[in-house]
Amino acid sequence: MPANLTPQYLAAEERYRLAKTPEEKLRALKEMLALIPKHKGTEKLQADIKRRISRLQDESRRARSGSHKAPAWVIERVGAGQVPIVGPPNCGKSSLLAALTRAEPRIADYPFTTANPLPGMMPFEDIQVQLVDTPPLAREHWVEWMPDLLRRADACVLMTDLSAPDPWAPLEAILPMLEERGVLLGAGSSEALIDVQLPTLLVANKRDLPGSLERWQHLVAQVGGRAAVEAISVARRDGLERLKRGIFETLQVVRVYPKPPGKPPEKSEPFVLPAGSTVLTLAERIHKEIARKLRYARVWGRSGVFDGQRVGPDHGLQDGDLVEIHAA
Ligand SMILES: Nc1nc2c(ncn2[C@@H]2O[C@H](COP(=O)(O)OP(=O)(O)OP(=O)(O)O)[C@@H](O)[C@H]2O)c(=O)[nH]1
Ligand SMILES: [Mg+2]
Repeated sequence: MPANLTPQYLAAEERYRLAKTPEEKLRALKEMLALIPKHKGTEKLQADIKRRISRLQDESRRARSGSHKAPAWVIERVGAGQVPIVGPPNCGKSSLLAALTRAEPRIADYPFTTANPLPGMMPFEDIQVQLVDTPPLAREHWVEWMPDLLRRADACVLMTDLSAPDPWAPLEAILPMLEERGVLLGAGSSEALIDVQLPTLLVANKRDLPGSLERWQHLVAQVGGRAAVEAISVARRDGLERLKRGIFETLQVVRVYPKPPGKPPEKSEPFVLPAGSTVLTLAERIHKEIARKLRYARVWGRSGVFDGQRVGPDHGLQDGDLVEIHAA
């Protein structure tokens, strides 16, 4: 981040981050442009702000002139979370969707097979995660709506191909293009303004092919701490069970099971809540009246010291907890 940004500028940037509507975003961006100190160190940021302003203006023009039908890339989110599969051409994105869900995408041995996003539901234990196959990304093949699709997602599978001479190279081209458009996959520092940082699992496919082990070791070193990594072979169905757990963990959610008072502790249909959720979060999810009247809860599971422990509204929940809510 360039130096000498004033508190006034930073406040406008905060308004931008918090803005909910395109109009609010546009207003905040114009303020940022007016307030940003104009010198060499902020040139990149100024260009970034201008690009966002013109994109938002284009979008609002299109929205006014076009129909109200949602564009084809808008996939309605269902299940425990929406996880797009993103990556360079031919790395096996569609094959992975076909292997983990009942969807039937087109798969072919030539690149640029997929043109539209396609969802499928991946069963994981007692929940379903929505995966979304997407068209390939490459420096010379950009998909305009991909950042919008990613902004609506909960996590991302970033895929690459261990049969390529350098499996990191295509990602090194794609990631900065996404960052310029406000989407950061995984961890890392960026000069650009980020709207959304998606927890990301890097999946290296085709580990059945010769030479993949050396390339895998090299890839892990290049990724550093940016994302968790898994090596798989979709063709041999190798590593897929582990991958399913990895995708679930990348979502950073907990499953909690409400238990009616006086009934034995039995797992029902889970509520899927963001990691770090409390008894109060669960009560709010069930009903706002229950949250208002919440007194205490009893928990069975990892978050308690013993079964049936009495806890307050701020008690943090863990994956697998059974929770008996007591409201006045
Ligand atoms: N050897 C090997 N081939 C694979 C594996 N997974 C997929 N393939 C093959 O790789 C080719 C591309 O697979 P797709 O699933 O169409 O790849 P994609 O990433 O969706 O491709 P685009 O839609 O063009 O971006 C096909 O010929 C697959 O059969 C694997 O684990 N090992
Ligand atoms: Mg495909």
